[in-house]
Amino acid sequence: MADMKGTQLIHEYLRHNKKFPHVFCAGCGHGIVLGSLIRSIHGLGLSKDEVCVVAGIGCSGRLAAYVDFNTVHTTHGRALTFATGIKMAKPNMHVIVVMGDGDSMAIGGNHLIHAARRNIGVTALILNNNIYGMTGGQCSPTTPSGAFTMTSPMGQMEQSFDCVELMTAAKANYVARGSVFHVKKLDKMIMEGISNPGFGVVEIMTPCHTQYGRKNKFKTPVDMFKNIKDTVISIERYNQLSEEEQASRIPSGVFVQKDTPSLEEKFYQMAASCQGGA
Ligand SMILES: Cc1ncc(C[n+]2csc(CCOP(=O)(O)OP(=O)(O)O)c2C)c(N)n1
Ligand code: SF4
Repeated sequence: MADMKGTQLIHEYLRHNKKFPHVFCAGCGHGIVLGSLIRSIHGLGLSKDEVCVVAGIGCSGRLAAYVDFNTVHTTHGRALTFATGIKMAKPNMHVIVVMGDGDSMAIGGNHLIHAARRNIGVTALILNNNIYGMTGGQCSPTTPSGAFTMTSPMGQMEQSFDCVELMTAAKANYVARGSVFHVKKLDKMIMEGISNPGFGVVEIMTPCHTQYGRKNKFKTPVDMFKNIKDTVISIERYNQLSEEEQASRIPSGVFVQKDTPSLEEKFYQMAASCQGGA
């Protein structure tokens, strides 16, 4: 398996006999994240048994079913609670959580900020397509102000969450933002997120032309990918722009990288000291 590349490599990690054909629309970005996740785990040299992929509900949540690791498809907004239990019981397991923007920041928002605050050693991949894809295109906490959705036919009136700012404020150890267009950078971020101790978050900008694009002048997957290519730019480039230019761009890169001890590390140290009578 060591020198495998491309589709051959991806194929090796899929439950292709049982779980396919997949449910993603043609042109959905979620499949690219699936490929990136597999390449990252392979790149780190982890065995399938050392990895547990936990997913919530949504199109994004289906991803866990397709990969041949330990996997759990949980309830909507609660993937991080399952993941926390798994990591506390099995601290050497690499626990990776896959969530949509709705799953992670709406119904699961409270769990997300507390997982970051606790600094539990799991890696969260947040597939941000700015919409509830699976349930027909309702607006989510990351739908941009003014955007048209099934539940905001005159334009979204609420302000949206910035996942990176939210996770930085909540004290996650690793916070990055990438996109499915910039896939090599994405592979690197996922690898770093998995390797870094404590809570890691990689927000991934990904297109949903079916529910978001067709209501917002991006009718085809190509239109959406072009938009991601033009708007998601490196932090370095972003910092050189005027405030007005920044308003229509999304900075990407690594925003936080710390090695504050994780919750499970502190817990097992405390348990050892109790057993030693200290
Ligand atoms: C408790 C509960 N409430 C609501 C739902 C319905 N529901 C299923 S998926 C979903 C939204 C998914 O959106 P997102 O997390 O952004 O993922 P995407 O489908 O866009 O990948 C909702 C509201 C549910 N399954 N369970
Ligand atoms: S509805 Fe959107 S998020 Fe769901 S599979 Fe289709 S393109 Fe992807």
